[in-house]
Amino acid sequence: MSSSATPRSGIEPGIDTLDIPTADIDADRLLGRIEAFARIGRDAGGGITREGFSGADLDARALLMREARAASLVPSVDAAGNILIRRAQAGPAPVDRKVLLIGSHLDTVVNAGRLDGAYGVLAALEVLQVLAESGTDLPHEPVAIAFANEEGALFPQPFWGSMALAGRLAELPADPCDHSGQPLRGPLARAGGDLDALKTAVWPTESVAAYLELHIEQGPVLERAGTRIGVVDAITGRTVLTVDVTGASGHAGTTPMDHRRDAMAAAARMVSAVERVAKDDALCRVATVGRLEAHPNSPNTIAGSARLTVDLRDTDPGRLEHVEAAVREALRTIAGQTGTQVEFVAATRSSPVATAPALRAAIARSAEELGLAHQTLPSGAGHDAQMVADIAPIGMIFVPSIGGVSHVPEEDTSPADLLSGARVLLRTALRV
Ligand code: HGY
Ligand code: MN
Ligand code: MN
Repeated sequence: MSSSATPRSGIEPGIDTLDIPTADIDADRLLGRIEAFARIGRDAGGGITREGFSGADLDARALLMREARAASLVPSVDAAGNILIRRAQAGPAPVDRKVLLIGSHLDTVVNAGRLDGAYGVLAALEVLQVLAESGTDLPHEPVAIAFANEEGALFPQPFWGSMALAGRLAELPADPCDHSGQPLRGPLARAGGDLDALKTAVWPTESVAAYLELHIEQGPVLERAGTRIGVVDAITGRTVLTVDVTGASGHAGTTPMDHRRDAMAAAARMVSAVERVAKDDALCRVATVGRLEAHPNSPNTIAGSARLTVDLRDTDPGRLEHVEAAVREALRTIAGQTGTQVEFVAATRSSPVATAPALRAAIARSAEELGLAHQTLPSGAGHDAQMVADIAPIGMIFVPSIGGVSHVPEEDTSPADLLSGARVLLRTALRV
């Protein structure tokens, strides 16, 4: 396919209409790949469990590399485990050529849907393949990327791969382990990464002309408005704390109530305290304890220890800072009242970020050309884009989520919207 696309160099707001009569998304190929990846990591709950660096994640990564090779593209894995896919080069790529990075993540939360992350990666692969097949030349070299461990579901370091790419190595744990204490070193090596060489995964600032991410909205806004395309203007800030509560195990039948240091009872009060800071005190937009483990987790034994995760979100960095301090204070007070100890063992913070106005304009223009109603909206979910924002202008495109749900097996988007999103991604890539 030859394309007479007249791509523009740099990112220019108010870009005129593109003429790309033939370079189009291959609908069957994209939808077929989405279904093929949806079969990897199927779990007993009818969803998909493909936590970062798990066996199922390795299977999905291997399939992505096979698909890339079959499309005569060139996949590689960096030291952080990110999968990068490039077009085959006739000769050495010009050293001063910037990259147009397009991607998302393949890993999922537990019992997830089939689109969060994978849709953006497979759309990026499709766009790269269309550009390669049509011989379309762009001012910047398009590279597709599948970021490693965006969710942090098994190894609790969300945005692992994008933090490495953006150079935020100092914020990564020195000895990353999963929730059971298994070190990351081995699983990362099996994925093609190298914990001792993370520095080589860092991209220099200015090396990326722009980053584009296509993603499902994961909320109800577009569906309620009947809008087909979301132009993301800001991505929420997020603080995730891992908290250990230590009390004393004991016999549930013989230990008097006033002689207990019950870690489960303390943790339960902590869960309520976290909910209160958002629901009653409105200190942040949302607050969630999504994971709670107790030990020994036995019906007739008082829990001696518990571990919970606290997820706080807001678009205002000052409110996020304040609510984190309030939560730390509240949990310490509860520990004092229950005779337990509380330890904040890990904290991951991602700042709220704005997308680039020129990329928002390019996305909106592309949607208009395709006759797609679009609107601007913020993202309540976190994304790798907010890490890449450290080194490049970012743009995010949303498509509607049916029922506004995500991180559940019922997560879904219509085939028409999936294809529209990919077409807007292609046109936006041609404009950058
Ligand atoms: O949790 C989130 O916001 C995203 O799914 N990583
Ligand atoms: Mn997610
Ligand atoms: Mn996601």
